[in-house]
Amino acid sequence: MLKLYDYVLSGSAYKARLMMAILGAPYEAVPVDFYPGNEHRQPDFLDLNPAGTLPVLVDGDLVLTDSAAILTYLAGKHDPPGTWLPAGDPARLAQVVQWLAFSQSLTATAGAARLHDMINRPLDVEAARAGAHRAFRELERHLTAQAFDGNAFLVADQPTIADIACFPYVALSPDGGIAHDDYPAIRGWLDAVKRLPGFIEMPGIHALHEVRETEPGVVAMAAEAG
Ligand SMILES: N[C@@H](CCC(=O)N[C@@H](CS)C(=O)NCC(=O)O)C(=O)O
Repeated sequence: MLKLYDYVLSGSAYKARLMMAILGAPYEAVPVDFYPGNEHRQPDFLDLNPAGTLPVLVDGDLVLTDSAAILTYLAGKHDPPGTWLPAGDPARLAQVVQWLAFSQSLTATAGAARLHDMINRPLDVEAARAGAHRAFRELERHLTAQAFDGNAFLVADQPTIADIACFPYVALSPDGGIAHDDYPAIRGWLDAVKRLPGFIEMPGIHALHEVRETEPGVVAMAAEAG
């Protein structure tokens, strides 16, 4: 059974949880007290991941300590031959890898600003927010071009692990003072990810809801996904 070292408020750990939910992969969660416990900086955890970061995925003897590696493994293992990881198409695969690299810049900017605002992590938060907006402008340009071609996701015409890698820190960015107002294509893409079958929430990221009239005058909220 897969084992995920997890923290409920971690956007990086959520990437793994979301991918496993979408792929229907069963796993055991091992909660790590990131805050306030700092358990990820204690010797036992550092033995597992010397970088002291979450998430970590363990499958037998295999220990993966990076979310991009984890997504790659999950898609390869649970979705062969694979639309989530288009291994048979070199151009698509390379584009996926490019967006996986881009996702790290989201963690370093939007993710860092969120840590600053949520747990007072010392940081030049204005520089982090400016970096996030630079990344968001690049993402917005790309998603606008994709939408023009009728594509809702980052690479070609299918959702891939690139979408899962980039989604959390964009969706969570208002927690770090980075609004989505100027990014309509990004907002459309966030909704497209939320519509994926198997989508799950985390604190700060809510499923889409549609407002329905169940009987005249009675309005009910129904979850579209999750
Ligand atoms: N490259 C890593 C980075 C993950 C990352 O930054 N995780 C955060 C939690 S969301 C963390 O553990 N940071 C350690 C710390 O801030 O002390 C990955 O994507 O897996």
